[in-house]
This record gives sequence, C-alpha cells and structure tokens, in this order.
Amino acid sequence: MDIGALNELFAIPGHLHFETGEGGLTKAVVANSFATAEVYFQGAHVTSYRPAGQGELLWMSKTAQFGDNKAIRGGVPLCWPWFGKQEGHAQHGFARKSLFTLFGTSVNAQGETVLQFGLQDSEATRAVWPHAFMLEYRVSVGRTLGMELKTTNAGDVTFELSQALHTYFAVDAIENVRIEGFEGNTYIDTLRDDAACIQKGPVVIGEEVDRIYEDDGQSVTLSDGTHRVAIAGSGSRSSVVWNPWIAKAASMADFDDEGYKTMVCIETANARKDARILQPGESHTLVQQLIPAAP
Ligand code: TA6
Repeated sequence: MDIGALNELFAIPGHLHFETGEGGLTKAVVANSFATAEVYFQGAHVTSYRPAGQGELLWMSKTAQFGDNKAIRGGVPLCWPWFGKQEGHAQHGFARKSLFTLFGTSVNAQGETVLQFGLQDSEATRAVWPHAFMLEYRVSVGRTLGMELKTTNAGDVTFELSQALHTYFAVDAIENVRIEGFEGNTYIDTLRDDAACIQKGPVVIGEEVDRIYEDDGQSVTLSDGTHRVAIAGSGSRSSVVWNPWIAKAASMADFDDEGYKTMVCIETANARKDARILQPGESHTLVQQLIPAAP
C-alpha cells in the first residue's frame, strides 16, 4: 500500500503518520504527548523509541542496512519462528526480513498510540518453514513501549516455536552498564560451550557476552548512570544478554566498529529449553515492556 493510502486509512492526527524511510522502506512515525517512535513495515521493526524529555532508548547501528529481505541492525528485531542457528536457514528466522501488513491503528484508554501488524504463512514462508501460522504484533507507544508478539498455529500439525524480542538498548558507555535482576539466576554461556553458570551480582560488560538467562518472570533494570530502564516481560522464561565486543563488532558489516561501546541487547525470549510447542489452533504471546525511569 502506498504512503498516501496508508495515511488516508491509518494516520491519526496528533499521533501517527507514514513516510518513506531509509532504503525506500515504509515506516510509521509516532509522535504523541508521551513519546516519539518509528516502526518499519519491514520486519515490523521498531527502530526508535524516545520518551518525551529523554534521549533515544534504542540503539541503531551507524552502518545498518535497509532493503528488501534484509534484517535491520538495531532497534527491536523479531527473531521468529526460531531463535539462533537453524541448519541450512538464516539465523533467527525470517520474520525480521519479511514485509508485515498493517491491520490497524488506534489510541488506547491510556492515550498510547497502538499499531497492529500481521504476517501470515505464504508459499515463500512454507518453503522455509512448512507450517500455517498467523503472527500478530501489537506495538504500544506511550510512557512505556509495549511489544506483544502473538503466534497462532493455523495448521493441523503441532510445531515448535522459539523466538525473541531482540532489543538493542542505547547506553552512554558500556563500562558504566549494570543490569540488575538476574542475580542468582542460572545462565548458559554460549561462548564457553554452553557452560551452565550462576549470575553473581549485577551483569557488567567488559568483554564479548552472549548469555541465555533462565528468567523467573522478574523484571530487570538496565542503568548506565544516565539512562535507567526497567524491562518487564511475560510469556517468557528466558532472557538473552549480548554484546559482540570488539572483534565480533568489526566482523559484521552492518555493525559499526565502535558500536559495541554504546549498546547492549537484553532480549525477552523463548530460547533453547524455553521453546514452546503449539498444538493446532493454539496461540502463544511473548511480551516485552520498556519502562524508562529517571536515573
Ligand atoms: O541474541 C544473541 C545472538 O544470538 C548472538 O549470538 C548474535 O548472533 C546476535 O544474536 C545477533 O545475531 P544476528 O543474526 O542479528 O547477527
């Protein structure tokens, strides 16, 4: 649908309009009394969330690539219908490279701007992943950023789902980052042959980190001395913390070499043994909410 038709059908004065963004891709531009945000239709990808009077909460790579069938580096990629590597297929699935349909826009009772995107199975998706599905994604922009990813098994066979809201957070300086809330939790260290470890104290980042935490539904708090944001999730018992550090950042063309100094990923997931089995007709919703607070 072209920009004119989108604005005709879905724009909301004082809340939302549509523009052509980077790489000629269509994006929704939210500006309400609580915050601004941007969501690309490619991957239903939130690339910006800036609460009123505060700085940008999400990190975007300076060398991020925007184009058909490309995953955008930064913001909130949707890793779906699998998290991680899958023999013979692109890591983290195909949703983040797919063009979503906008099903609706509204203002809810809290005055938040709400966008509802969807993705259904197609010949192309079934060639990669042989299942019928309905994927619905609701983004709510207000004093908090709410993201709800609902998967429905629309077929007649059971399938396994693993996924993540792979959120890239902007931080002033990685050496000041503390992530509180995982203390005492078990985590898998994917950089040490999936060694099982226990988190002692807050998570601090001074090297490459790629961990999958067992998550008992507690919210975690990211702080760096200026930004402070609480991350609440539901429908998840696993969270991922990732920073590529120097070498890995330099090895990725769409990740600017110095970018590791100003970002950390905290991802609300259904990863590894937290993958879910959906029976025909069954649904599962993964939710992440970002709650910015003064430092
Ligand atoms: O979430 C952590 C992770 O699985 C890392 O292992 C790293 O691969 C990161 O995701 C980024 O993956 P991507 O496919 O977006 O380059």
